Amino acid sequence: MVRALIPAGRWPGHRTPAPGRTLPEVWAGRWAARPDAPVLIDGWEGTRRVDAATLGARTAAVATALAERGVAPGDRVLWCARATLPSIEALLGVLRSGAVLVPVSPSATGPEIDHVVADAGPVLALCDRERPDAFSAGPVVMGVDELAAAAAAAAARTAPGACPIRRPGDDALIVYTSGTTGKPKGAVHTHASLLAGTAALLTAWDWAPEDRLVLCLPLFHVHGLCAGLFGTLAAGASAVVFDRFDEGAVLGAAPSGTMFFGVPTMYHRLAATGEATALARLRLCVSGSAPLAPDLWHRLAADGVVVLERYGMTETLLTLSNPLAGERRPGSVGLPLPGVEAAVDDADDSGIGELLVRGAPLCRGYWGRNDVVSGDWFATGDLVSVARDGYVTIRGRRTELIITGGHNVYPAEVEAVLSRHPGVIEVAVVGAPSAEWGESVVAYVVGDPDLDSLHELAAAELAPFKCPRQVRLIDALPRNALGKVVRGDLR
Ligand code: MLC
Ligand code: AMP
Repeated sequence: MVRALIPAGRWPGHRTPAPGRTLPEVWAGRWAARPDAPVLIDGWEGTRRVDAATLGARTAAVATALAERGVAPGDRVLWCARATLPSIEALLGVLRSGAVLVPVSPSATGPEIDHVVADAGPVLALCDRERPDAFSAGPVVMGVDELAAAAAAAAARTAPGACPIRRPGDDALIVYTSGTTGKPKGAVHTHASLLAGTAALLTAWDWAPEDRLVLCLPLFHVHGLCAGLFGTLAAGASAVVFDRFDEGAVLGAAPSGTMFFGVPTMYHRLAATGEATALARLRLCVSGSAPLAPDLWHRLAADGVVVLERYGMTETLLTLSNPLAGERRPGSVGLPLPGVEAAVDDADDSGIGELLVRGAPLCRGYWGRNDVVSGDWFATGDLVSVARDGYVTIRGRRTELIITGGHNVYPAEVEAVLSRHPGVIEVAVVGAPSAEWGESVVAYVVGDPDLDSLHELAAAELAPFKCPRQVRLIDALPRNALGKVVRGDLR
C-alpha cells in the first residue's frame, strides 16, 4: 500500500474559541463576556432575537428541567425538529445538561425514527410536532414548547444551578449516517472532537465575534449543526436562523450578514434568481456536502461571489477547505484544515486514490459497535487526485452513495423498501445527473408494479429526499459476468 501525505494548508490562525474543554464551557465563556450581544436572530421575524445572557439563562434552565425529568449526563436525548429559536434552545440545553444529543430529521418517517430509537436508546425525545407514527416503543416524548415551559417554570422557582461538568472524552453527539448495508449507524462525537472541529473553522476562516452567519441549513446534519451553529457560538458570533431554505429570504438577509454556508443545490437556486450579486456583500460564502459544479462556481464568481468550497463527512466533520486568503479553486475542495492530516491511498496510474483523513475532529466510532474511528486513518470512500500544490479534487466515490440536494442516499436502503412491493421482481436505484440536485434518485424496476402504490410505499418508509423521483420499467437489469448489477450502465 502506498500512502501519499497531502501537504497542510496555510490558515490565518488569528481566532481560537474562548477557553474551555467542552463546547458548552466555551459558549458560557462567550456569553458571559458579551451578555448584551445578539446571538440568534429569527430570519423570518428579525425582531425576535436572543441575546447572549438570555441564551445562557434559557439553556441552563432547559438543562435544569431535563435533570428534573430524570435525564442524567450520558443519557441520549433525541431531537427531531426544525431550526427555530425555541428548538435551538432545547438542543443547546440538552448539551449543557451533559446528555448526548441525537438529532434526527423532522421529515424522517416513523420507521426511520424507530431505527434510531432502537439503536441509540434515548430516554427522551424532543419534537416540534406530534408524531403518532413513531416512538411505538421507547422514550418519553416531549414537545419543544412543553420543554420551554418547564424550563421557564424551573427558572422562576430556583436560580439556575451549575450545569454538569463533562470531560473532553465524554460523548456529546450521535449523528446517524446511512450505512452501505442499508441501515444508518450513529457516528459518536465527543466534546473534544466537536471542539476541535469548530476550532479548525475559526482558525481557517478567521471567524470573528463580529460575524453574522445566514443559516438556513438543517440542524440534523453536521454541516448546519457543527459548522454552522456550533461554529457561530464558539466564535462568539451571531446567526440569522431560518427553518427552511428560501432563496429570496437568503438574499434579503445578506445585507445584515457576513457569511453564508450552503449546499450546491442552494447555490444553484440562488444563481437562478439572477440576483446572486446580493451575496457579494458577504465576506464569505462557503459550499459543501456535495460537489459544486465549476460552471456554477464561475457563474457566481461573475456576480462577485467567489465561493469557498470545502469538504467533510459526518464521521470526520470538516477536513479540507479552500483557503480564505489565496486561490479558491473551482472544482477543488482545497487543503487539509488545521488539526487534520490527509493522505491518498493506493493511487492508480492517473494519480487517483482513496482519501484518508485523521485528526482531532474525527468521531470516536459508531454507537454500539466496536470499530474505532479516532486515532487512526479513516478511509472516506471518496476518490481524489491531488495537484502539485496540494489542492485536492474529488473524482468519485468508492461506494454507491447518491448525494441529492446535499442529502446522502444509499441505493441499498431504497432498494430494500421498493423490492417489498408485490409487483417488483428486481430493482436497482441509481443517481441520475441533475443540474439542480447534483444527483436525483431514479429506480430501475423489473416487473409490473402499480406505480402509484410503489410511490406510496416509498413515501411511507423513506424520508422524502430518498424517494425515487422517477421509476423506469425495464426488462432486465444489466449485469456483469459475476451477476453483479452494472449501475454505470443505468446512469
Ligand atoms: C426534492 N425534490 C426533488 C428532489 N428532492 N426533485 C428532484 N430530485 C430531488 N432529489 C422536489 C420535491 O419533490 C419537491 O417537489 C421540491 O423538489 C422541493 O423538495 P424538498 O425536498 O422539499 O426540497 P427543498 O425544501 O426545496 O430543499 C432543498 C434543499 C434541502 C437543498 C434546501 O434539500 C436541504 O436543506 N439540503 C441540505 C442538506 C444538508 O444539510 N446536507 C449536509 C449533510 S452533512 P414538489 O413538486 O413536491 O414541490 C455532510 C458533511 C459535509 O454532507 O461535508 O457537510
Ligand atoms: P455525509 O456522510 O452525509 O456526511 O456525507 C459525506 C460525503 O459528502 C462525503 O463522503 C463526500 O462524498 C460528500 N461531500 C462533502 N463535501 C463535498 C464536496 N465539497 N465535494 C464533493 N463531495 C462532498
